[in-house]
Amino acid sequence: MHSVVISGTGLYQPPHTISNAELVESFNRYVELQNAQHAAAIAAGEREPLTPSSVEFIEKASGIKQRYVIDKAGVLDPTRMYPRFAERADDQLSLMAEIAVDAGAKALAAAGKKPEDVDLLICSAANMQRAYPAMAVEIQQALGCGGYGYDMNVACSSATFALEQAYNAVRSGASKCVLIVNPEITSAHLEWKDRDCHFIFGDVCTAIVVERADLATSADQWEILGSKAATQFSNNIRNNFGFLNKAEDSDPDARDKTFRQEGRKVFKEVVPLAAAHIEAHLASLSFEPTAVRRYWLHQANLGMNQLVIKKLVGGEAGSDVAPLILDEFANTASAGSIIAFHRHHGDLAAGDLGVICSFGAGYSIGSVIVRKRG
Ligand code: CO8
Repeated sequence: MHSVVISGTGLYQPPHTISNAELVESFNRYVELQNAQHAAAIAAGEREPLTPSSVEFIEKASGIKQRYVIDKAGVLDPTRMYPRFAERADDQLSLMAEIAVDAGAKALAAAGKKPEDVDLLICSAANMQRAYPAMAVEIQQALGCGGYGYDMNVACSSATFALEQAYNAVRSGASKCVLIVNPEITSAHLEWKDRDCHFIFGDVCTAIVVERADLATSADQWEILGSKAATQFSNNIRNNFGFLNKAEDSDPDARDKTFRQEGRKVFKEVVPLAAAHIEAHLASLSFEPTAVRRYWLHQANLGMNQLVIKKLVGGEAGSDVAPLILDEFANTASAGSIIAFHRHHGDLAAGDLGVICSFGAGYSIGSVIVRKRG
């Protein structure tokens, strides 16, 4: 078995931000327009009026202050409420591949690797923009990587589950250098017209280089000590969009064809699962939770991270032990814990222990225990 390191990460940040104030202003305009359009039905008691959103609620319930998006105008247009992307011809680089190439090239540069050093490319995200060919193969060709590529999706745990795949591929000797990309264009599958969730997500792409320790040259290396993936079926976060929709003659604009969740239930059920998962994973390597210098947790909700970190070490989320990025990025599905790692690991010293952990739809929980190399 080979020793395995994370030797570089990269981040693609979209060009536009939407503040909570901008989001709520456009949402409330949409509510006014809808209620005016359906005034007669509302007056007749045949239809419930829509209720406005509020900045105070969003910040208190989630900790989110803004989000990055690839297209701002379409999302904020109260007569549209979803992004507008130009359809691309088959011979043009696709949108998901474009942002993955950006983040992937940055991760390779950080690791000091050339594209041709990569012998496995995993594109792992909560949604793929098409059925086939695999996004990973297009990204592999665009970057000039060798070997082979494949796509995988485990919603918010896509990145940590891909880390487990990369770790196993490298330590077994099957691969020498794996590039993981997590292009999360969440704006295209978020329901911007639903006030219960319209504030939750943002677009981004992260990338991670995982390689054999004896071949790594980066000044910044994190040895992977272990990874642990777990799933437990739940319908509490669900999106029924899929390739059978047409055959089922279902309405493509029906509410169940975009993101929906029972947020309260998710909160209550996932917090204890995540804390117990991390504790058990650390115990399997004979570590106490307090031995961990930093937790890079999934970034969905400030309150969730507060409870998870309190259960583990009695500390505060948003502090040195568990940095937050969701105030700036919102929930970026699988990319959240990787952004937290990317942004907040430079100050740690050789020997410091860290945990990258995701939790979300599935339910799915993935943890990766890493140690800074000297
Ligand atoms: N403005 C004002 N009031 C509001 C709003 C709003 N925008 N939204 C809801 N309210 C009201 C509600 O109607 C409710 O009113 P009432 O009490 O009268 O019924 C009240 O505020 C409280 O509502 P909630 O109980 O829903 O509020 P919560 O405190 O539970 O907060 C959250 C809602 C923020 C959604 C919270 O439950 C949460 O974050 N839960 C965790 C969810 C989570 O982590 N999910 C992970 C999903 S991400 C994932 O796994 C990836 C999925 C795949 C990617 C998909 C990409 C698009």
